[in-house]
Amino acid sequence: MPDGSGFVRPGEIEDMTNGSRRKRLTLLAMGLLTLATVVAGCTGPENRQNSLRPAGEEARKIDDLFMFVVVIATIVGIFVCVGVVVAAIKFRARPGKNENPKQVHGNTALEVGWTLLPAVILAVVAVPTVALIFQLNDAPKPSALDVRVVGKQWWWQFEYPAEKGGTKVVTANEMHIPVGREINAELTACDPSLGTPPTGGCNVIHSFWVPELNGKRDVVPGHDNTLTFTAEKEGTYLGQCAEYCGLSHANMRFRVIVQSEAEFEEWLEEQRDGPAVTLEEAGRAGTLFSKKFGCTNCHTTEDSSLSVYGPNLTHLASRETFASGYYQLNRKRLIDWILDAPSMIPMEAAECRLPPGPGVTCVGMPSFVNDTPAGQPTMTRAEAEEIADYLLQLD
Ligand code: HEC
Ligand SMILES: [Cu+2]
Repeated sequence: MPDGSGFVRPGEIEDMTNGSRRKRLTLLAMGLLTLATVVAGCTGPENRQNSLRPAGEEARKIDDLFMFVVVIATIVGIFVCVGVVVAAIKFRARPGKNENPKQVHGNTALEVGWTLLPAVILAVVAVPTVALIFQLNDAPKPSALDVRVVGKQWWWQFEYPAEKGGTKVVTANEMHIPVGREINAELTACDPSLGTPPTGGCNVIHSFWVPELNGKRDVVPGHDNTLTFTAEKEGTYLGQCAEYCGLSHANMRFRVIVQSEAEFEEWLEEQRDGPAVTLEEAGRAGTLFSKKFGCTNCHTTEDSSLSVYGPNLTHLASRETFASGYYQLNRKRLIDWILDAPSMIPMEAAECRLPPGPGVTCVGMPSFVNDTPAGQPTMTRAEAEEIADYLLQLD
């Protein structure tokens, strides 16, 4: 080891080279391991947020263009890498041959060549790219199904318009659509039921993204966007908020459930129905829900056409998941959630049980066992079970 004198004793040099080589090997091994782990995350049937496995017309067009650009980029990449290696070997300094190679400055043919060739390559990439951008923004077909998508912190509301004499349907986190039919998603961050836009009822910026169906599109307060897409195959596709929007952004997922036209219509009809059990029929559980714990300040279980502060729960039990697709909907998880939602998904919820007013910043679902504000009742497990059993009947 160096002794601080600044000199290296004979014998130490070898040790140090060995040490740094070992260090380099360790670093290399660690790098490869990390790479392998990251790459492993890209495959497997469980990862369904995969834009390389398109299941929608629009996603397929994007994927085709992507592959086309990958081929061109790979050819250019190989050309550059080979050129660098060849130049490095051919013109390297050698014993007895240490002067600069012949300089080519001012060679007109070369300069014109390496200006024109990249310009042509860029044009070949740009023309189909710009064309596809325009094509993806074509107006929706008249047969398209309109679905309003409202970005909230941190969940998604889906609204189906009233039509054919039926009422509007408001649901959360699971978007049902028919296969093969174009969907015209109207993306908004403002909910007129909660205030008057652009100042009231608006949320922060989110981004709607279902990688297997189409690219991302921002959900911007005060500026509604639209995104059209057509699913080619029945199945469940995973979506994700793709614009950082606060504490639980990473958990702000959703599902797109693609069904046959008949199944979809049946689902929509069922969603239009009233609740399977009314608050009154629910008896004690109904009182706990509406009176004792004030769940109805933020939710409704009575009317699936209403947009309220929290997810519409009129048909909660018809969903596979809850909490923006984070949890499978089952009794145990639901009870835990009702007791203490913020412990399951990060939320700024401590003040959500206080009466709204200046200084009360409330984003999310409150805990009914922790941080209970003075004068507000704490929930027992038995009460949570009762409420859960009531909610699980609402299919
Ligand atoms: C201050 C408003 C507020 C109150 C009060 C409230 N919630 Fe919530 N609740 C929310 C919000 C916001 C969400 C969405 C949270 C998320 O998914 O990140 C939510 C989500 C839920 C969900 C999951 C719904 C879904 O589809 O993902 C259930 C179930 C639920 N609440 C039940 C209750 C019950 C039961 C009570 C009363 C004990 C209650 N909530 C009280 C605001 C509230
Ligand atoms: Cu978001």
